[in-house]
Amino acid sequence: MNIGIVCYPTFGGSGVLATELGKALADKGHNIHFITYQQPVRLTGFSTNIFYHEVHVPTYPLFDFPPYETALASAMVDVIRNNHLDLLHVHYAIPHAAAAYMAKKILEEEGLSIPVITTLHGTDITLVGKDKTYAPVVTFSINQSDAITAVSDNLRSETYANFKIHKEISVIHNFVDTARFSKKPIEAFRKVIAPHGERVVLHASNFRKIKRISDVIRIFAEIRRAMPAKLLLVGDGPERPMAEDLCRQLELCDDVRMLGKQQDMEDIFAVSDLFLLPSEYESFGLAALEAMAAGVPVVASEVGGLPEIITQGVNGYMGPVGDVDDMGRKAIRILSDDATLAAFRIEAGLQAQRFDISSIVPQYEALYDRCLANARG
Ligand code: GMT
Repeated sequence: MNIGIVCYPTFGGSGVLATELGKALADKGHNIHFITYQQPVRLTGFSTNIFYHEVHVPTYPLFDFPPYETALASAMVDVIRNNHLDLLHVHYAIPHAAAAYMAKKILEEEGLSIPVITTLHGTDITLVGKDKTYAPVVTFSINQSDAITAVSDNLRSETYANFKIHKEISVIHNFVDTARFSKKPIEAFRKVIAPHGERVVLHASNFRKIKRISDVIRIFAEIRRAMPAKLLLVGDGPERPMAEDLCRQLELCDDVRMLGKQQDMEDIFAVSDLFLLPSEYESFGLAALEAMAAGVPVVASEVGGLPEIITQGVNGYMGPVGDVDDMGRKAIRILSDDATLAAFRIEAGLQAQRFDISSIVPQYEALYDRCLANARG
């Protein structure tokens, strides 16, 4: 198939998932055309059947806000028309689903029919999308999609609860390439991070308010009180200055390392003992799944789709949002002795296998087949 993929090219989970999906589909022989305003961060290396089309948004003195959605819809039309795409798969409803609807209508005028699949990822529904600034367009464009998927049962329910959607939403969970994440630790790296054999605790995100970075640091402070430990913070974003201040205030600076944005997460997971994700909301929590694939148990808040991957007391723990004492106690329980940690590690790896790329990607292919069959009538 010739498949167009539209996503945010940045470090966010939706862009990562969309890029990994495109790469996996290309490995299976499909031709993949990414249509984005920048090269997606996970789109590295060369593949004969992956193509990248950059969306240019020219500025003009009249525009306080350059019309990105119009430029994107025009780029979609151009790529679909000239590369004979069979279908268009857009990730994150805003503004991709609306731009796809526009492109579809333009092509219909030319007698070309293109099925549009919209995958809902999380904040496009639960945070930004339901705001009344966007809600009518989001509702309309989701309903106009030929197929809709959500990345968890929870996100599916949230979508029906917040929008008047009259179509079926299929759940296709996030996935992980477990082979890629089962790496041996680089001993020299671990020695630099934890020279005296301290436990290594990790958090990775885009440092937005929804991630509750201050809770990450406060949970770590609890762990640090109980045992020698180091905290690795991967990523960057608006909450970083606050995180630095809080580390100073709690006198944790010697035990916290901010690594900034990183590409080779598998090497970082490989030296970690525990992943923290105390978010306000996660539709799924792809970073948690990647941690588990590396055999790293997770302590997270009991929200959104996280209970669909974390099994309490088996491969990690969950606690109420904001309850840093509870999550701290649970983290200490996992880390306190080697045998307990080893048992959690094994279970984390087993759980990740259930979301392996090899079982999830065929679900997208089956959905594409159904869409094409429906389009042919
Ligand atoms: O929250 C992020 O890290 C970014 C965000 C995005 O849309 O890029 O991630 C969302 O999509 C991921 C992939 O489907 C999910 O695993 C994340 O849980 C989800 N984030 C939220 O719901 C807050």
